[in-house]
Amino acid sequence: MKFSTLTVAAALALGAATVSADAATWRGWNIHPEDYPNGVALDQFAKDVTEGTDGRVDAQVFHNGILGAQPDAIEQVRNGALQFANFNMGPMGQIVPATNVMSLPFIFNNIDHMHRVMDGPVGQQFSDELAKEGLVALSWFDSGSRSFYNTKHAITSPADMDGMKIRVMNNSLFVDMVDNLGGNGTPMAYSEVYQSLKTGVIDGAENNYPSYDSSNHYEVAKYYSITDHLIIPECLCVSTVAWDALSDEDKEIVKAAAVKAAETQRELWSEREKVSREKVEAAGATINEVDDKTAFQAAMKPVYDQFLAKNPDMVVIVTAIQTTE
Ligand code: GTR
Repeated sequence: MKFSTLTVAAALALGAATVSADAATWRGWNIHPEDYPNGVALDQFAKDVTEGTDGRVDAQVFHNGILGAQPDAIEQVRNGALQFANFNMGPMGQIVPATNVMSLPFIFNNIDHMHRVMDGPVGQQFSDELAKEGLVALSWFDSGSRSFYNTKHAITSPADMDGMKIRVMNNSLFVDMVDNLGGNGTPMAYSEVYQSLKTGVIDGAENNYPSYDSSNHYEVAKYYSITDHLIIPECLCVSTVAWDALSDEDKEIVKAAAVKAAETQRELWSEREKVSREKVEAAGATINEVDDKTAFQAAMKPVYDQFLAKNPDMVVIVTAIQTTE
């Protein structure tokens, strides 16, 4: 909050409304620690927005998920209680069904393919759907690819997952994904995973190297098997409520800050993937390649069939992604 020429006493005398009319306070949600690529990029975004708008917007990031779990935070950004956030599209499908396409296992061949899709008309379509639900996606962050890790043994084929209780992000698609691999998909908040692995409430989870590292899950679930089953982009999203209150000039400033933040995040991300992999291995985690991923891919056929049967309008978009060179 900027008090500009008002003293605190004068502000109190005039009432809080007069003061808050001076600057819009933006609170940002971040699930990760401050030094995670996303945390650094979000802090940069907040600084650029605050400075670029001369304090007309006063933005601050709240790291480490202290403002709550992702599904609640999505609701809060949608209703304007929070003004911005970095969201993984995984739990978004429950609210914006079109985004579920990005959560289909093996839908993207690799990170470059995902970028080409998200930078083209299909990516724009996702942004349009998000906007209808109160979220302005200003830029897209990387989140690598996700693989399974567990406390029991290395996974090289779906048979190795038989009966394993695997934590997934909050989306029934991910439960179906694990169930079709022979495991038992268990939705759970990210913040509860470490303790649940430690106490044996779950046997495993799935994530990229940086999250496996920063969440300390590698300490308790030492077997990381490279299935690369999910490549899910993440948005830097602003609440439509906050966005609509901006002048056209400030919208430009905020958009530019978001694009710059994504550039920073992507640069830091590729470096952090290497650093995290080295760190967890040095700490005793065992990482194994899965030479033949076709069995995992084949097991996803019922997941696709069921999804497309329920969402026939998404056949076009799934095909558009699969045929994007
Ligand atoms: C991370 C992602 C988070 C959150 C988390 C999870 O990779 O960046 O937004 O979705 O995974 O597994 O809940």
